[in-house]
Amino acid sequence: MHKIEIQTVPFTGQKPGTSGLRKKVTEFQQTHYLENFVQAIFNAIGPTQGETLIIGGDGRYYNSKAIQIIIKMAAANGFAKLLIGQDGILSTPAASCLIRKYKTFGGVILSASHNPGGPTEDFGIKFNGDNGGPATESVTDKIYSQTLKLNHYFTLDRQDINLSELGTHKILDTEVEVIDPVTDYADMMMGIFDFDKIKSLLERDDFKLSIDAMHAVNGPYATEIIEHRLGACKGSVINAIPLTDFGGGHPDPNLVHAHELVSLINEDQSMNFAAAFDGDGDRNLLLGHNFYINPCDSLAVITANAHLIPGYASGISGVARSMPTSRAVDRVASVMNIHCYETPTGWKFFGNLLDAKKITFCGEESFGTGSSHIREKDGLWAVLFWLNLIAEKSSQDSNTSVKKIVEEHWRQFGRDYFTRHDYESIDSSNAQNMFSELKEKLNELEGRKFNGLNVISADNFQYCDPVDGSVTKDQGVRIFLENDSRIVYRLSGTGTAGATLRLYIDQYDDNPDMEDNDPQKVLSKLIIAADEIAGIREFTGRKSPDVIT
Ligand code: VG1
Ligand code: CO
Repeated sequence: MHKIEIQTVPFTGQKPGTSGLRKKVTEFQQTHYLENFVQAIFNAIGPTQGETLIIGGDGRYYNSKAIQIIIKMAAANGFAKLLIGQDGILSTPAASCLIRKYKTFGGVILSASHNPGGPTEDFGIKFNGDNGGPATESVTDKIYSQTLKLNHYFTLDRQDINLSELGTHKILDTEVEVIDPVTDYADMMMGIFDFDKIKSLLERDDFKLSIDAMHAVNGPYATEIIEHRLGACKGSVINAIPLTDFGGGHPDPNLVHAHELVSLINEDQSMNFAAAFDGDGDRNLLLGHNFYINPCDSLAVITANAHLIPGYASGISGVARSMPTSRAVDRVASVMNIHCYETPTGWKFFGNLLDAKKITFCGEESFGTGSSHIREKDGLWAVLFWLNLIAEKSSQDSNTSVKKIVEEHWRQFGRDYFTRHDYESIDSSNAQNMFSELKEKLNELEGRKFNGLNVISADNFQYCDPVDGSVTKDQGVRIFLENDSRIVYRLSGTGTAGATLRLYIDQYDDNPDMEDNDPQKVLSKLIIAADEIAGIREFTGRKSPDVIT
């Protein structure tokens, strides 16, 4: 077995987006494509000699092939130890947990998250640093500049190793250990939540739940935690076996892609709670019977009830949300007298705040919620938080429900109606033109009326990190209007075909109607105003969005 140096030429377009490099599988399959990016990571973060690296992914098509390539390259680049999830499986939260628990140098996570998988679908790769979080902008910039100049990479001439059996292998001077992907993560959850209390809730005859792993990575995690450790009956976790194409589905846990689960809970009178995750297990969709918990509200409810959960009972330091996320959590923070930070979209912006202990909880409207226990959003953590909360609340009210908890929250804090409209795979140059025009007229919008609504102010969001002072510009256009309402426009940084426009709309109501309250209806005037301001229909040629959440 030898270390070999392979000559290569740079690929343009290996710039990491919101969460790593995401491309079609076929693009990753080009000779040297993945290798170049991996060597760029190692060059950017090095020296790598003597370090330990975590490697794993969401099990999608090309996961195992990519892992074998990375193992050889990591060994050739001098890593002392590699910890790899069995069968190449690690959920994103579990990878973050392992990086922190074993105090490693970092991890390489293979995932395209909520994007579909399969030979013609998407693949992705990202690097997380020693805090367990996605590489910061300065690191991803370094990786990108390496991709533009490297001319060789290192690998080994050696056969693949068997990843389906636990155990240790020695390749060159590197120890490669295949570990159980679930145990450390499940143990960590037991240290945060009251498992006995949740167990008694799940034992009740009148409490039934369904957890949809969508044939993605969280299947084994949810089965171990929900069925084995918490004793939910067998079959409570559905679509539990990870498949390379997610069973042909779209592992994006929202009302559109998880519609089967939505019908399941709404049609079954006895079902009280349901949840789904995305491809890599970091997102969560939470449902009660005939009730959907908007992720923005979930973050607010979590913050308001932190004292009821053992892991947070001693107090929380602050909270953060991504800019497009509704301001529901801000209202709780203000009552609790803690700071609420507003960051650009993407979990990498929460890392510094968490490391500096400025925040305990953070979240995004895109079904991402998490805490200081790791440095990624965490789907199962959110589910366990809610189960623990329901269990606590039911000691005071045996008829409590998800709906009751959220409505009670709205009564106390008021409600931030929220919706996101996605226009997918639109023509990139049309999208660029729409944004250029919108940015050009930002200064003229103040004081003007659109669909009868007054614009109070407008800007292009920029963020100055309060910990390291770094400035990130051009993170989305914000229009603030009368009645405490807001319209936000940005382009997705995770797509692989054309451009995806995300339109976010929210409005506050301090005395919300609990019955007649469909956000699409409540926000309808703003939705029309959003089109008037930016000319969405005209630029995209679309009459309506592809996905509404
Ligand atoms: C989307 C979401 C963003 C999230 C990101 C990664 O990014 O909007 O909130 O952090 O996906 O999530 P974008 O740039 O497409 O809007 V995951 O679960 O796909 O890693
Ligand atoms: Co994800």
